[in-house]
Amino acid sequence: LTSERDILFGFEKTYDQTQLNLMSENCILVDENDKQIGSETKKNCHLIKNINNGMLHRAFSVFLFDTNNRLLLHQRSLHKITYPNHWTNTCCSHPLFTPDEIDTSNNHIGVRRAAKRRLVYELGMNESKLNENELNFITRIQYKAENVPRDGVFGENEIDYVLFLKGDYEFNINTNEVKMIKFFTMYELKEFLNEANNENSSVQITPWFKLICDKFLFKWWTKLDDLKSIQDEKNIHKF
Ligand code: DMA
Ligand code: MN
Repeated sequence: LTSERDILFGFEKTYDQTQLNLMSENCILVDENDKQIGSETKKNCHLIKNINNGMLHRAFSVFLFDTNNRLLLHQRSLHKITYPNHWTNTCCSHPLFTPDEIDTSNNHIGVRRAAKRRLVYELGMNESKLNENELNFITRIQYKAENVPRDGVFGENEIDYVLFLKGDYEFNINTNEVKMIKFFTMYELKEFLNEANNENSSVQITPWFKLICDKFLFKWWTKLDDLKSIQDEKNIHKF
């Protein structure tokens, strides 16, 4: 067995330097009720050994629909330390432990600020055309997952805020984060998920996106003109 020190050394040595630097950002630690209880580096939040001790952090997942009701997915870049090359929802990341982003008032403004920051950083969306008030909180989902490819080092253990955004925007992708973007109709996404389910398929999707697709997305998709009817402030859906 390789010692933990060797695994971490290998990790420091072989991964993309930009992504490694981002591992020192401070994420928000929460309890099972999503109450803020402290902060930890992104690296520590994602170490399996900490996850196995119950360390849980806050995250968000943006779903952007254009005016034809198509959903924007992206393929994660090969530089990502977790789930490289996997297809996933429009934008996924973490609110940081800063005064602006820990702010839970005004319908979770902190998470919505973080989402705007990452839509600009990852997808190159125009900051002045993005309004936090158009990021609609839908619900929260708690889940745990191992990294893929399995490295025995990293994983996810999150309370994930689902945010919906509607509109036609322009993109200029940050290739350190994103390999490709593509809009899907409901039918096209169903076909794509079938393809990903096939054992021999080269299409991989992230565990949180798979979970949201399996449990919620297609029901929500029919309510884009009535988001109030699907907003759930009370429950944290646990998987
Ligand atoms: C983390 O996404 C968020 C979820 C919902 C898993 P990520 O790995 O893309 O985070 P980051 O963009 O901070 O690397
Ligand atoms: Mn995370």
